[in-house]
Amino acid sequence: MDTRPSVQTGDFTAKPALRATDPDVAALLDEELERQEDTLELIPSENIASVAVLEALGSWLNNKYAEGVPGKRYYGGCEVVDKVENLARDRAKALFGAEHANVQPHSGTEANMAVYASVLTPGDKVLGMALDQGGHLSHGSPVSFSGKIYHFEPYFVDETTGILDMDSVRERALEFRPKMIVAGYSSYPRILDFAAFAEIAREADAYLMVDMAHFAGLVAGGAHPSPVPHADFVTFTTHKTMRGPWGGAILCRAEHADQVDKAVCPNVQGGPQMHAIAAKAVMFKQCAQPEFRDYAQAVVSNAKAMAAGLLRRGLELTTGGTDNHLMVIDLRPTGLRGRQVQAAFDEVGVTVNANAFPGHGGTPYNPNGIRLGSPSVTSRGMGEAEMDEIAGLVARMLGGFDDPAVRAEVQEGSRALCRRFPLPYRGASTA
Ligand code: DSN
Repeated sequence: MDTRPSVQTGDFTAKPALRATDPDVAALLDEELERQEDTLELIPSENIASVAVLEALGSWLNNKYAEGVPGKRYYGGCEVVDKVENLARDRAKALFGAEHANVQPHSGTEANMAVYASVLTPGDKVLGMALDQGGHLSHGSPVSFSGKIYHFEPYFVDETTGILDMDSVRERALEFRPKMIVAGYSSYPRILDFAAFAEIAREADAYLMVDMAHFAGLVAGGAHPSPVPHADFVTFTTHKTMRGPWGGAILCRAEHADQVDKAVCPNVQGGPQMHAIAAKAVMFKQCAQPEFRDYAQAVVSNAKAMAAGLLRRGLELTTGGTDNHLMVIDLRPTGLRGRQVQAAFDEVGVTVNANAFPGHGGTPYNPNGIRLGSPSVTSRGMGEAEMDEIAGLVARMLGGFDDPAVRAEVQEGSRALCRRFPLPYRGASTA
């Protein structure tokens, strides 16, 4: 099974105009490419966009202003970009079986902001998963617009198992009576029960918004249950497991289409990025191909293989493992802290991120966990055997943290894997 992103002939890294015009930026692009080529990217929210996606992104659609929606724009000259946006919207709807799609949000946070603005007024009550429980900043954190504008209250995972207890979500919802319930996460390694969330939302007379930013690609590829039939609104990002351009999108029932479109523009955003929307259209097409189903399945089986490898080597994972594409190592038994571990891994060509988990005991900046995931390494074509190798490198590093010989060994192992599984940008890739 080949899980790499796309057809590539020629060298996408040539960039002759950029090199002639601005050697400084060209050199930084080269430097970052080299970093990505020589790094095992284990941050679960990062991925490798296909050359086709990047070609659409780096196009002259960048030059067009198009406030509004297809057929109803504020500016002239939108007849072609209307077709582009309709293509992207139709493909998104078909891919997820949704009644309406808005593909303009510049990011997942802006997609969430627009959904809140579409049916909530400032001060309205919302129930969401707090950041330290695995949620996202835009799910009510006091340092985010969400927590400043709306009255968010958190629901909690079970302290012992780390698993979300739907009875306690129901209790919180019936007691708090929110106008909206937000389901979704940035670092929860299990599958959410969307039917139960929908039932609770109905009981509490609340809207249900599912933020599938992290797992949208798994849903698209049939490797994860879909929240679309259960939720009033579904938001997602396009650059994580979907392997597309940086950005966001919203799906909703037809009855909310107009409110959502107006909330995106002119409420939250101005002009849409038409080059990004073209790249999203390409991504939706790629996500609908049979190969993408293989990719999505491999992301999940690879994450499980990585988790099993870590557990077998004595490391502790929150909730005891994973059902999706990510996992969180509880560092407390190692005596190490997230920030130092993240920095040390950077030095040996492995990227992870320091991450909180319920009851981690650290600070938000220096939590006692690190988050790992399989999307990017799966896009390089790696399989379960390589996941076990990666688990071995991670365990060796944590076990011999201060030993320069161990670090050298991990760096060598990581570099060797990267060389065996190159990025698709220098040509010669047929996947
Ligand atoms: N920063 C993203 C993540 O890493 O999960 C969420 O926005």
